Amino acid sequence: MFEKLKQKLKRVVERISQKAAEAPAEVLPAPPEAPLEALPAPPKAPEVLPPTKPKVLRRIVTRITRRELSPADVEDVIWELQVGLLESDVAVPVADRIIERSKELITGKKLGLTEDPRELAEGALQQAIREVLTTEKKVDLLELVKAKRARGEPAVLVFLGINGHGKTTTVAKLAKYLADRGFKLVLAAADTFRAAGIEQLEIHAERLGLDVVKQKRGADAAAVAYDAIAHAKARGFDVVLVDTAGRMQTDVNLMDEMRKIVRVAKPDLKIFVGDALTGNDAVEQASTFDQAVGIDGSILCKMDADARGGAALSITYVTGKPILFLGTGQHYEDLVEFKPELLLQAIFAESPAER
Ligand SMILES: Nc1nc2c(ncn2[C@@H]2O[C@H](COP(=O)(O)OP(=O)(O)OP(=O)(O)O)[C@@H](O)[C@H]2O)c(=O)[nH]1
Ligand SMILES: [Mg+2]
Repeated sequence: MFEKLKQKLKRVVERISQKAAEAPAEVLPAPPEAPLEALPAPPKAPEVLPPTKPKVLRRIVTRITRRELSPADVEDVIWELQVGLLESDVAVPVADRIIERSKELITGKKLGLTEDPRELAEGALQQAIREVLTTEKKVDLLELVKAKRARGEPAVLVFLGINGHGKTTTVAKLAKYLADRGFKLVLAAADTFRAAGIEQLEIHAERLGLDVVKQKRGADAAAVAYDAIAHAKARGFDVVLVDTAGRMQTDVNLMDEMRKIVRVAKPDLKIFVGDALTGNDAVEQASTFDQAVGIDGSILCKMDADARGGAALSITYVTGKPILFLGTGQHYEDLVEFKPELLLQAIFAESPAER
C-alpha cells in the first residue's frame, strides 16, 4: 500500500532537509552604537564575577544559529508531494488540503542547528495527513451497540454501496467481530434483487451459526429489514445487520429502494461500503450515497490489494464521515478497526530494506 506515495514523501523530506541545511543562519544584528557623550561611566570592576545566566546565553546561541525555510524553498519542493498524491489517486481537494497544511506547518518554523530538519518535514507531512483522516464526529460502534442494549433495543446497521464492492462479505466479517465480543445478532437478507444474493448471506450465517431473516427473491427489501428488526426485538438480540443489493448511483429505482429501506429500518448507522481499488470513484460514490441518504461512515474493502491508497486518504475529508473499518482480505478475520495512525504508519514506516 502507498508504494508511490511513500517514495515521493521520502524525497520531499530529503529535499526539505537539504533546503534547511542551505538556509542561511540568522545572525544577531550588532548593537547600535551609543553617541559618545552619552556613554555611561564604566562600571566599577566587580570583585566577584557575576554568575553566568545560562538561559540568556542559550537564547542568544539559538537565535544566532536558527534557520528558517521560506515559502519559496518549500514551494520548490512541494510539487513532488503533489505528484505523489495525485499518482496515488488522492482526490484533488484532499491533495490540495494536504499541500496547503504542509506548507503552513513547514514554513516559518525556526530550526536550531541541532534540530533535525528531516523530523520537521516528516512531522509536518504526518500532521497534514492526520488532519484529513480525522473527523470531528466520531463513531464508536461498540459503544453505540452497548448504549442501545442498555435501552433494550437492537442497534440497526444498514450497509450500502455499489455492486461487488464487498457489502455481503463485510456484513459477515462484522457479524463475526460482534459475535466474538458477545453480542447477539441477526442478519437481514435485504438484497432481494440479485440472483443468489440471499443464498450468499445464508451461507455466511450458517458458517457463523447466526440467524438470518429472509423472504423470496424480488420481495420488498424494506420489509425484510423490518422483519429482521422485529425478530431481534422479540428475541432480545443486540444488533441487526442489513445487507442490501448493490446499486449504481445512477439507478433511480434502486436508489429509491435504498431510501425506503432507510425510512423503514431507521438505522442507527448507514454504512457505505467502498472498494479501495476503485480509488477516486469510491470517494465520489460515497459522496453520492451521502447526499441520497446521509451516511454515517464508510468501510473500505480490498485494502490488501490496493497499491495506491488514494481512497483511504480521501474518503473521510470529502464526506466528512469517518472510516470505521478496513477490509483487508477474504477471510472473516480480515477486518481492521480504522485509526488514522494505521495509515500513517503504513505511509511513513521504512521498509525492511531501508533500515
Ligand atoms: N481481497 C479482498 N477481497 C474482498 C474484500 N472484501 C470483499 N472481497 C471480495 O469481493 C467480492 C465481492 O464481495 P461481496 O461481499 O459479494 O460484494 P457485494 O458488495 O455484496 O456485492 P453485490 O451483492 O453484488 O452488490 C468477493 O469475491 C469478496 O470475497 C477484501 O477486503 N479484500
Ligand atoms: Mg452482496
